[in-house]
Amino acid sequence: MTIRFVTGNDGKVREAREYFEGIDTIEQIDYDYTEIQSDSLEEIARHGARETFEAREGDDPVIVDDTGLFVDALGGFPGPYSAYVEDTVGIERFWRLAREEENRRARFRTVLAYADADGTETFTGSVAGTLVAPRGDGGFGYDPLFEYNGQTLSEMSTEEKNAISHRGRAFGEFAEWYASNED
Ligand code: ITT
Ligand code: NA
Repeated sequence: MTIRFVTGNDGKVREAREYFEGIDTIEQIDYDYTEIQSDSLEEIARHGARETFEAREGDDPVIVDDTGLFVDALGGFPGPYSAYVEDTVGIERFWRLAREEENRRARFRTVLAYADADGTETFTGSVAGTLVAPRGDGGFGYDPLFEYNGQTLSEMSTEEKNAISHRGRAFGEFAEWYASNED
């Protein structure tokens, strides 16, 4: 099938194309859905997918990905506000805040929402790691700061990142559900 991925983030699309290579085609859709103010990634993603599906002509299913970085010592900040924090202060200044903490454990969480004529389904994935001084050139967003098993996500190939990441795990949940719902 063709999966219509509603996102302005090319990094997410790159990861989806790598994950579904040879299985499904990923088409990027630029639809500016309302990002509702909520501290729930589920609500944001579900609402975005539903709104986009209904605004489009035809019955093509769409997916939306809402992701956040949750830092233990900062009470889960920036969480659902991760895009805002990256856009306003950037990851270097965010790191200066996080490095003051003794406990640098953090987790990424992704919620994928899939919408079609039958309704909306959500799938989640998360990964726990440690915040470190930025390293690596790959990936995007907060990847240079997030270390998993001795490597930052920026030091991994897309395939390696997908194998352990929040988004890769959410894709896995989605793919399993989708396969069991076909015909
Ligand atoms: P769309 O909403 O258009 O999909 P976005 O980049 O705004 O793109 P999010 O709101 O989900 O997407 O992203 C929240 C923030 O987390 C944003 O700053 C991203 O760069 C960052 N982010 C998302 N996924 C990430 C990942 O896998 N690794 C590192 N940072 C990530
Ligand atoms: Na966003």
